[in-house]
Amino acid sequence: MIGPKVRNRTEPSQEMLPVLAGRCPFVIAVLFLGCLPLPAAAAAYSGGNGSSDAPFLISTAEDFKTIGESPADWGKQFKLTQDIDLSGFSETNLHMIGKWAALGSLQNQPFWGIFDGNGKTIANFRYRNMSAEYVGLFQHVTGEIRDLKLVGAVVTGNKLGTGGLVGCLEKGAVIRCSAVSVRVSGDISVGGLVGEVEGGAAVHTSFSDGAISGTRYVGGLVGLVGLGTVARSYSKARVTGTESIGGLAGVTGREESVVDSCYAQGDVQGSSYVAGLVGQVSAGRVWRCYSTGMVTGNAGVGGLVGYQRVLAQVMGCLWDKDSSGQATSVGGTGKPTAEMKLMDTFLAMNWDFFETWTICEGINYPILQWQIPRGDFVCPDGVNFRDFVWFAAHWRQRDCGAINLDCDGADFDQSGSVEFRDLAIFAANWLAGIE
Ligand SMILES: [Ca+2]
Ligand SMILES: [Ca+2]
Repeated sequence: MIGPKVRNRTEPSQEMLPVLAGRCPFVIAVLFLGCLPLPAAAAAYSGGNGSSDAPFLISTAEDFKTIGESPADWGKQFKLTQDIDLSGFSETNLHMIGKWAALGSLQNQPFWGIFDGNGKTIANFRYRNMSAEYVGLFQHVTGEIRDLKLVGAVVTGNKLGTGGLVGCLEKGAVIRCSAVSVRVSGDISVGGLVGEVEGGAAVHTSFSDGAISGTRYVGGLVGLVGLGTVARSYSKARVTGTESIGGLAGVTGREESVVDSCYAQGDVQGSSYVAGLVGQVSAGRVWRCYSTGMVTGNAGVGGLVGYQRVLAQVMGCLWDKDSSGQATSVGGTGKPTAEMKLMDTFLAMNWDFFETWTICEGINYPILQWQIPRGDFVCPDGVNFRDFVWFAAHWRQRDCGAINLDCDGADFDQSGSVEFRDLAIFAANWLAGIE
């Protein structure tokens, strides 16, 4: 079950197709055979015992550093309790979490526990490794990372699989995570959040922005989507590279690859198979997505998708013909900007505006419902004066309850009336933007 080696980048891209799965899915068998019990680490965190009831508490950069140095804890549970800043660290004094040495290496050991970011931020992760395969805050993951904000990371690799948060997501999930203002650069399979998604893993309810660059399979959020799913996520990152370059993902490479209910708004630049959403849909399916970024390239250039192989599916997708500068695409339907901001355009493609999408018509493109901040009553465009006018109209209302959806949400604290405590909550969200 060992995949062929990734070939030299100068070979024609069609020749690359058998290796689209990358390497990271094939490690499991080796892992179970090769892992020896590790001695219990005398790890010092800010509390907890690593169980689901009492996760290890991470409240300082030093706590975080300890995780990377404690492979025996990589199956444990962690919870970030404070925003932390990794400015004082780099590849010289910080270990990535989870280990990938090489294909088939007995040293490979993923992070298979749970890291709960608890809505907190890890800022200024800077890491450069030009010799390792898979580079990221987490190098190699089969567990779960959730509710984590990565801000201002600068991650540089030069081999297979570079991602701001995770190099190789071999199994498991990345849920409600973001990579904001990141700069990620690498060679093959480069993504703002995750380099490669494999093994049935999922990335969902996540987003990225910043600048992402590489040679092949480069995407704003994920470089290579192999056997795995990317859903309800988006990227606004600027993406540059040579082949299979996309605003959201570089390539979908397996029959089981799924990209569902996602969008990309960053500009994309490359040489071949360059597109607003996915550079190359080599296999699998891309459903109910859109893209708007300016696309520039030489061959196989498309508004939404640059290259689509015969058995791959692109369904219910759209791109902005005006903002992309591209009148054509191998998949999807092109619409002018004005129509891309109308719900009917998307309803005609059977998009779900009950649970998945929402739109501030005529103002914005559709966004995902989870992006709406508290207090954004009127038009999902952020909390501003129009929302205040709406809140003020409910002021002193006293009949709030389930029947009127807590006065349409104005009774934030569900006390039954709209009064000063609700105003304080509204004020705390004042000018909150859509994520
Ligand atoms: Ca609003
Ligand atoms: Ca109230």
